[in-house]
Amino acid sequence: MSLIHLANTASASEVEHCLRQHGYAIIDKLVPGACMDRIADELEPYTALTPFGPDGILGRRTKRTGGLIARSPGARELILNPTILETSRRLLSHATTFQIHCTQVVSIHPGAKAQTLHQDEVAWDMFPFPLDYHVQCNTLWAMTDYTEEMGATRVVPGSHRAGRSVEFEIAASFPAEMEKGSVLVYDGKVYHGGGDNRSDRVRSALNLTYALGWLRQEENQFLSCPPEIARTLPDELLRLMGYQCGAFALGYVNGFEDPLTVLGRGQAGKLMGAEWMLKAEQNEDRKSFLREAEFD
Ligand SMILES: O=C(O)CCC(=O)C(=O)O
Ligand SMILES: [Fe+2]
Repeated sequence: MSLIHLANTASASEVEHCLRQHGYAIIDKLVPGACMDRIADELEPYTALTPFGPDGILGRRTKRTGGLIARSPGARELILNPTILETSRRLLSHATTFQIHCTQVVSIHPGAKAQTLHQDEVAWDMFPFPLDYHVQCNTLWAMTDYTEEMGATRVVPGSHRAGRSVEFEIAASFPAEMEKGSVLVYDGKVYHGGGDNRSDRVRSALNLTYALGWLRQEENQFLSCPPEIARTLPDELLRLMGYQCGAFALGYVNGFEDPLTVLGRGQAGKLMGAEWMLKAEQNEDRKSFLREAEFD
């Protein structure tokens, strides 16, 4: 069996459908390989200094270089890729907002062992999110060739319905082989892991993940990106970084002001009311809470 590949003309709704059905989707050549080369060049001063991981989970022959918004203008563009953003918005639309969860290059070096197959949503301290409540939309963009021999990410199709702490064998998984510029999209519940690298080449992926706005981010975007760089970024990216309220009454500054005001954007003095809740799908709980809101 090989994993499902979608053409780069696939709509976000098709990608979303594939994610809900199988837990993952591979989109072939969503950007030209040259985009990935540019990002690799921008990050070279940092990847060159990155140490190997400290344990078998992060990988003793795997390097992770983060802080990509501050370090790579090319990575900023990929974060805003319209197909990926719209897919994330659709998968996570039950919450008021979604945001960037982490940005990193994952480089699996020759000799690396396969990672234990896992769910990424365990990052939230193992909290048992309901099976029908998605919290995360992940991407791994191939920065190099991405073959089974080089350690292509392995995915267990359909395992997003399996529940927590199921110990899948590697034999239950399939390699997400793809060309440079292609992207593996997967939800936070599907079991997956980096493969073992039996080749003599490094396998690199750009891991950009998105999560619900009410959850703590894996990578602290406020501290990873210095304010002097943040001031130069577009509002859309800043909001994804967390310069927005995650939900009503969550993440405001100075008594219900928009967090963007700290960078001199938005309207200082204007308060963010419960109207922010209208951004989310209106379920019965929201409707009940807002029943006497009396918006202008
Ligand atoms: O590098 C990979 O292929 C997967 C990495 C991964 O799943 C993780 O670190 O959580
Ligand atoms: Fe993972």
